[in-house]
Amino acid sequence: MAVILVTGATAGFGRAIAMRLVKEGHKVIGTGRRKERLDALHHELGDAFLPVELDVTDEQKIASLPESLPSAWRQVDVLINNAGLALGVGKAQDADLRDWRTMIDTNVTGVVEITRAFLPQMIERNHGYIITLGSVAGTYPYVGGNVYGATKAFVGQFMRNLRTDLLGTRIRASTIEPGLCGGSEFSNVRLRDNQKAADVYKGTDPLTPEDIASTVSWLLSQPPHVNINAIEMMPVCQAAGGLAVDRK
Ligand code: NDP
Ligand code: 8X3
Repeated sequence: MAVILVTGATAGFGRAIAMRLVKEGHKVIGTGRRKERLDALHHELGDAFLPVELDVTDEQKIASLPESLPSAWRQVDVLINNAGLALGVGKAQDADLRDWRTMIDTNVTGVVEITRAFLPQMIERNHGYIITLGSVAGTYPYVGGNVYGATKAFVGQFMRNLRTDLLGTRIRASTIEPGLCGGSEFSNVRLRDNQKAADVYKGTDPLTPEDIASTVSWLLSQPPHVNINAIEMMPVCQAAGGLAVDRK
């Protein structure tokens, strides 16, 4: 049994990860901004789930998060940096700077601050595992991927650099980099239009949040001497496209 903190447990991947890990016998701290969603999950999962209202852009709350947890939950064995979002699909030249800032604040600054907050206790116990949600968008460019893809490239490199800094400890770090995945609110948030969001998955057989939860579960089942650096996963209906050429 491990104590596992999952950010963004109010929807999509985070919710599926929390549900799976509680069913597997772990204690899960689930965070998010939508308190009513956290309370509903608490009701469903019982006392193995601790709801903690948290905006990952709230620097002060993150800094005091480890000590603010009840004592039985304070030693976090696994941190899952899942909270994140994309906003917009427009080209860089048309993008709203506020959207870019929100993505950077959430996907980059939120991840580094939460990770930094839990590192000291992991190092003290010489034990811990940090798993972060990257994306295929961090590797493969696509039109409109601009800052979202860049934030995911950042977290992938942050996890690789963490491994280097943590060499000599028993602390592990991995990135999960999924492609097209339905069944979450990702496209609703990104497109701000539920019909357009539904259209993204029309005629496809995408990954599901349960596929991501099962990948997390597999990572946790690896023996302590094994570090999986990154897992890139796509549905069979998706593949990387070719390079673009401008012909006049
Ligand atoms: P959802 O929109 O379904 O869930 C996102 C979660 O992040 C919600 O629980 C939301 O909680 C939380 N969140 C967003 N902003 C904040 C914030 N400022 N503070 C705290 N929590 C926040 O998306 P997914 O489950 O699909 O995505 C999860 C992760 O996986 C993201 O990092 C995403 O980039 C990544 N990903 C998604 C893919 C996909 O196709 N779906 C593919 C590859 C990667 P609340 O609003 O309650 O705060
Ligand atoms: C989400 C996957 O392809 O929409 O990270 O960028 S994609």
